[in-house]
Amino acid sequence: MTIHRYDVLASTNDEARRLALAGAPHGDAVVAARQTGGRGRLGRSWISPPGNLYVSVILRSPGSAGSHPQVAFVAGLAVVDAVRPLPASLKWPNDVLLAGAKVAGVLVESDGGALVCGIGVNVAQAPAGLPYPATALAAHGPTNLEAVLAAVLAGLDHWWQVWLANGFAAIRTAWLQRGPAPGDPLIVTQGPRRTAGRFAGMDMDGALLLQTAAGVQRILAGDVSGA
Ligand code: BT5
Repeated sequence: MTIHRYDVLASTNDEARRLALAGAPHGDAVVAARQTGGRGRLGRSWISPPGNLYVSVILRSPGSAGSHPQVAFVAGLAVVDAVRPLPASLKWPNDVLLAGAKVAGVLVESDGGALVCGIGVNVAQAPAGLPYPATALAAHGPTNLEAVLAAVLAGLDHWWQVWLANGFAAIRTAWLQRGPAPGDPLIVTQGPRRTAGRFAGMDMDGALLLQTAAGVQRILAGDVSGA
């Protein structure tokens, strides 16, 4: 496993995809000290100043190409483990929270048979002026970028092995232990549509289950905030 390091990249996911297409093996990682075009889901941007972690890992397994939604949950578990003993939690589908504020995000993309698992962790600093609260590990105690990188890679390896050996059922169980409590009030935003309800679990496809006045809704894509 090689860690490819750069001072600056547009997006570590793009560089990892380039390396994957050129045949880089499972586990190779791309790290940049900062990104100029870091991205989230749906074309959103990921603000990427120096001092934080921006890493993309190439993941290969037979049949993994169609499974990137599941791998995003695998990566979320890796980050929660990596920041221990800080009590991070998971927000559906791909956020890691500390004290209710976003500390990390995951963007899994697939291309040419490999998956690229991009992880951004606010280590030194969190951006201000976002529509919801963000935080950094440094606001919660002493921290070290290299140690966080090593722990994220170890956590990803661990949960990838769990996923390969035991399937999504094991990932789902672990995710639910670190996710919202049953009955927590949530608001789901899907484009212009906002739906209020209570957390009712996650199904075997990774869909969010939202208890609403009209019954349980199955949410496959959207943004979630606390009510
Ligand atoms: C994500 O998207 O949370 C996935 C972020 C993945 C970033 C990593 S960094 C390494 C790799 N290379 C990349 O180019 N990307 C990956 P999403 O759920 O769509 O959240 C995006 C939203 O989070 C933005 O619209 C902002 O509101 C907010 N945001 C942007 N930068 C942030 C930051 N540094 N910390 C917390 N929130 C942020």
